[in-house]
Amino acid sequence: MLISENIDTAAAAAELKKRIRDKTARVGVLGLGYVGLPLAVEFARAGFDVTGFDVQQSKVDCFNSGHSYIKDVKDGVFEPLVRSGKLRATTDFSAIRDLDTIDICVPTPLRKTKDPDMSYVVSATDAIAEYIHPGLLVMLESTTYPGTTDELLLPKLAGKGLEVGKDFFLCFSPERVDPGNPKYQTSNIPKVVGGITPTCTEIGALFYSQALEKVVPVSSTRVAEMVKLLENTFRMINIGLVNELALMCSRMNIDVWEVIDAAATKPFGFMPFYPGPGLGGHCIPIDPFYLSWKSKEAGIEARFIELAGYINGRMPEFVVEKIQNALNDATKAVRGSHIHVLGVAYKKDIDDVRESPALDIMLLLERLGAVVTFSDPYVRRIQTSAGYLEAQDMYSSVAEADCVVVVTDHSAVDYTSVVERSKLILDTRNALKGFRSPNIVRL
Ligand code: SAJ
Repeated sequence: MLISENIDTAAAAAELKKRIRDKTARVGVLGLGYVGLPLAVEFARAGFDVTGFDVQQSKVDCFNSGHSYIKDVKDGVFEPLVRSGKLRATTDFSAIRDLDTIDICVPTPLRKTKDPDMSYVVSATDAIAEYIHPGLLVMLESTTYPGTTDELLLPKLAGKGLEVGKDFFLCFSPERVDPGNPKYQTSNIPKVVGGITPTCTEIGALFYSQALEKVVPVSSTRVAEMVKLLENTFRMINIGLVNELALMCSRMNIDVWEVIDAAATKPFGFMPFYPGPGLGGHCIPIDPFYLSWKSKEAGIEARFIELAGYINGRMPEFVVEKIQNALNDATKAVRGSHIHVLGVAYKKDIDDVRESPALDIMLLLERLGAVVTFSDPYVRRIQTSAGYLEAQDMYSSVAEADCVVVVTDHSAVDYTSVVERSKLILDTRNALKGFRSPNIVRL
């Protein structure tokens, strides 16, 4: 039964809080990816009736079959919730009219011009605006620039004359999901939430506290939006710093890995980051540019972000330069050489190749006339500009290659065999830390 059917909107907040407390609130999650699906599961596990929404029928069908396509959510947990009827998915967005809460968990990528692509957020908001009713709590979780919730979502949702903080409630709460993290999952990662009004914040915090271990209310949606950008910009800039340090150490013939390990013995005031072949993934290379885009609009040049982005973006070229020099020392040219890339995922022990620097490195090598192969325990094939490239057998490839490049330091790789079989190895991840061999070159 909709809140608006039997009480005036002034009491909408009280009724919604009651439904959240007694877990009769009907919960919605829009976008069933690595953020939305685990979130839907946590609220279903907490005892709420949960409806997931997605535009992909295949995802909805898989979801309703009780099979979790998100590795961090095991079928043993997921299937019983679906079977019990507490958890379902649909492509029919009109079901929003029967909900008390809805969380937006859709992608916020960058366009080629490094401008934010808000198209997913806009279409999700338009869908909610069509079915919005008094008493609805709307939460945006997608990482975005400060001002998105109040400038972009609020006017659309208030379009039918409903008053925010009285008739409906609007918050921002940054997603902090770290896929594959064995220790921190949706339920035990502290949840920051900020509302358009204090009542919105109060209701948003009450909502999350029903299913998550720790909730951190903040004073506004903009603070909450900026929190996430600080977290990921902090990482991106510090990675840029150590990558620049790697460039310096390479020229000064200093082992950058030894420097960082020794610096990390400092018990305070230092946090180790490590150089690598470049920045991959769908968060760190992207989120900071949401901040720099918005700060430009505010008249401030985000120079740290731009500079770190430049340095991180140059690392694939630096890796190829190291390969060229290493082959040169073996009196070989890149052109015609067989170069085997070991690991193409954007970070260790996962199968995600989005924005992976391995793809840039392979493209640069192919342009120089190298014969490039790859192997990765988690990736069978990748899409390149020339089509699909299938993974090759690691053992035979590293034995045949003129140069092996460790781009992703997966734990599952038998590095002893790699070192024994390879003529020449460039290690961009310090994966061969324990090995001393003349055929190993480090970043
Ligand atoms: N990287 C380095 N050096 C480092 C750390 C990372 O080169 O010292 C590279 C990685 O190889 C990768 C890229 O940076 O290519 C991003 O790595 P990441 O460890 O930041 O992993 P992500 O992209 O999965 O980031 C996510 C983020 N989580 C969310 O946005 C919710 C980030 O905030 C987390 O801190 C991070 O996971 C994590 O700690 O695993």
